[in-house]
Amino acid sequence: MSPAIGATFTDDSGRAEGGDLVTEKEVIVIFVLGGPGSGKGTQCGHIVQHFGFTHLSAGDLLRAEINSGSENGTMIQNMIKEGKIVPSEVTVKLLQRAMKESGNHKFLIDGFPRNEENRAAFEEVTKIVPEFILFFDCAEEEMERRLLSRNEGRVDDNIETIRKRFKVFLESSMKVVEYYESKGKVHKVDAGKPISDVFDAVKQIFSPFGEVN
Ligand code: UP5
Ligand code: MG
Repeated sequence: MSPAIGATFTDDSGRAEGGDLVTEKEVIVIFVLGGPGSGKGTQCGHIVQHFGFTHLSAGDLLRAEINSGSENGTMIQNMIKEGKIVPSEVTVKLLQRAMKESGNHKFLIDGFPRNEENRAAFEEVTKIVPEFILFFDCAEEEMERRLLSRNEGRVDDNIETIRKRFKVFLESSMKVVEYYESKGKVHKVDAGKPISDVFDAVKQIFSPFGEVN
């Protein structure tokens, strides 16, 4: 497996500031992409247990930001309700902070980047190039069924917002997948199968990292 580029985190001046916050180890980032309800969060949970990655869901970080009472909270809440993509500046900062605070050097970034602007902003700010992209391919009818029966009280799990999320996914997020496909970096998994079958396929992809549990 080829090494990731961008061994440490850098601050605005471009100086490395990984030092005491992370490790001298190479930072490994895997983007976990797929439509709403394709199972990104579920599978990331399993990958964490088996392969020792830190799971960072961009959506979860944004929801935590709303709950923290941040000045951006209302804007983020409105974007999520409409299924729109929050400005890169906000999301990249949250991801960077969470990476630094984790103390780990291996990350699953779930649900980000969602458009080309997200992708370019992350690379520009962090200088990190993802190791590969794990892409969950799932039919809309199946994703819709899953989201409508999830029952976690998410403001975007209603049919009206779900349709908007699907549209944004197809129009913006698939472009990111296509970009990385053109670079030969996408591992596509059939995510329409039962959870354990999907994880069997995921496990194969992660086997070069070696199981920790
Ligand atoms: N489930 C999972 N796998 C299953 C399987 N194989 N068979 C049967 N059931 C399965 O799974 C969804 C449900 O399906 C669960 O009940 C699960 O048990 C079941 P989950 O693992 O939660 O799927 P996931 O792909 O994570 O779905 P999620 O709804 O989280 O995906 P989204 O991409 O829509 O949501 P996210 O939280 O990433 O983003 C929400 C919003 O935040 C976005 O719409 C956007 O407005 C905003 N956002 C940004 O603006 N920028 C970002 O960078 C990220 C988010
Ligand atoms: Mg999720």
